[in-house]
Amino acid sequence: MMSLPNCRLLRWPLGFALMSLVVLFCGCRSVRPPEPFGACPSPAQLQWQRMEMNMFCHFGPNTFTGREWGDGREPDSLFQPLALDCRQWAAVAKAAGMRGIILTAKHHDGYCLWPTRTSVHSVSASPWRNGTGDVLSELRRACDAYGLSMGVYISPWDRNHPAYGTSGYNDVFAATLSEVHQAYGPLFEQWLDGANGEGPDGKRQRYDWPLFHRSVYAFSPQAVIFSDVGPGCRWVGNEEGRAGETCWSTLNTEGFAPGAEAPPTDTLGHGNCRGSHWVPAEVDVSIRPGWFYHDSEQPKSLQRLLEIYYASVGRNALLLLNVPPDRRGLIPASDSLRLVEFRAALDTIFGVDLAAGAMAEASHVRGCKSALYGPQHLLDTTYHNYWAVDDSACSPVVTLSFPHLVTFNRVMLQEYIPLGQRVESYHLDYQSADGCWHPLAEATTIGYKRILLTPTVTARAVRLTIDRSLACPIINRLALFRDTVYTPPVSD
Ligand code: OTN
Repeated sequence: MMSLPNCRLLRWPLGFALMSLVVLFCGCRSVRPPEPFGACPSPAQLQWQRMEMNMFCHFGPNTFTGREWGDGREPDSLFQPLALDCRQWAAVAKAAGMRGIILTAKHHDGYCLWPTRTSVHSVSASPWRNGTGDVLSELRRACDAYGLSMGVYISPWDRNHPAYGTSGYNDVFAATLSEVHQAYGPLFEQWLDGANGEGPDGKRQRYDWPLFHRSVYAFSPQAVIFSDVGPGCRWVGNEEGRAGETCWSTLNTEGFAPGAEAPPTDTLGHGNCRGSHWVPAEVDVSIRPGWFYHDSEQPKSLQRLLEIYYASVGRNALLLLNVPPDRRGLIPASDSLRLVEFRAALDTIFGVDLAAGAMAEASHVRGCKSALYGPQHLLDTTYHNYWAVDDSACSPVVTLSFPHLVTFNRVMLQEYIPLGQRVESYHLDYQSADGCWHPLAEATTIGYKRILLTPTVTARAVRLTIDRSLACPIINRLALFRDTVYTPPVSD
C-alpha cells in the first residue's frame, strides 16, 4: 500500500481529496489490461469480422444452363454474358453496405472465369469477348473503384479437369490458387467449398489442404480461408442463414477436415466453448432459393432478410449474402431494389442508439475505478475502448440510467474479442417508470456482436449482469434500438 507523505496539506479536506486523486491516478495508471484468454483472432480475422456483411456472387455456366451443379461437360459456347458489368455488381454491394465481394471463380464444373493456364475449360475458350474476356480482372478493377475487398470461391471439387482424382490434381489446384492470388490479389477471403457429389463410385480426391493454404498465403498473406474447419473462418453448418443462438468463435479442429470429415453441422453452428482455434462462423445464404440465377425465382422478402441479419450478424457471425448475376452478367433490378430496401431498413433500425447519453455505473471496474476501463466505454463507438473488471471479479453488473424514459426492443452487445471470447451467460433487467425492476432477457454467448430481440419496453434504466464467464468479461458496447420494421414470427 503506497504510504502517504505527512504534510499540513493533508489536514485540509481538499488537500486530502487532491492527494487521494493523485494516489488513485498513479495507482490506476499502472493497471495492466486483461491478458488474452484462449484462442484469439488474428488481426486479419478481426478485420474480417468487422466487415459484418459481404456479397457472394455465384456466376458461371450454371447461370446459362439453369443448373446448380454443372457436370463439367457444358460447351464453351454457352458462356456469353453480353452485358457483363462488374461495376454494377460493386455499386449494388456498396449500396447494400457490403464490404467485399466473393465470386465463384471456378465452381464444381471446373469452368474458370479467368484466362487460366491450369485448365482448358475457361473463358478463353468462350465466344465472350472473342475469348479475351477476364471476369476476375473486371471484378478486381470494380472492387478497387468502389473501395470494396475482393475474394474468390475456387472449388476443390472439379468435374471437368482430367487430373481430378489423381495424385497430380493437388499440384494443379495449388497452381490454380497461386495463379489467381498472384494475378488478382491480395484477396481478403479464399472460399474452399467442401461439397462433393461424386457418390460412392465417383472419383475420390485426397486433398492436400496445407499445400493449398500455402499457395494462398504466398500471395494473399492476410487472406481469411473459409472451409468447414477454417483456418480463417468456418461454415456455419447450414444454408438457411442462421448461426446458433450460442455461437462461439472457437472450434476444436483436431482430427477434422473440410467436406465428409467435417464436424457435425450442429457443432459448426455453435462452435466449441474453449475451442482450440479461433475459427469464427460465416453464414452463407442466397437472396434467392438457388445459388445461381434462375428466371423462375425471386429474391427473398425484406422481412426474411432482416430475420437472417439478426440470426447471423446478430449472433456473432459474418453474413455472406449471395446475389447471383443473371445471363446478361448483371444483378437483376428486383435484387438490387431489395438490397436497397434492406440497407434502408438496417439504417432505420440501428441509426440511433437510444442508450446514448446514459449514465453508466458498474459493480466492478478494473484497476479500482480506473477511467481506462470504466463502463462509460460501453456507450462510445471507439472499438478499442472497453469496460473491464479485475480478474477476480464475479458476476459483474453494469447499469445504464437514462435522463428520460427510453422505449426499445433491441439490445446490442459486443465483447472485445481481440482478447478472446469469454462470456458464457448473462441476463438483462429494465427499470420501468415506477422504479420497479423487471426481467428483460437472458442469453449465452456474445462474441463480436449479439443483438437480442426483446419485447418493446419503456425504461428509465437497464441492467446487465454477467452470470458466467470463462475469464474476466470485457464488454466494449451496449446499445439499445427500437425496430419498428421487422416483426419476428410468432413462435408456437
Ligand atoms: O448438397 N450439398 O452439398 C449441400 C447441401 C446443403 C447444404 C450444403 C451443401 S454442400 C456444403 O456447402 C457448404 C457451404 O454452403 C460447405 O462448403 C460444405 O463444405 C459443403 O459440404
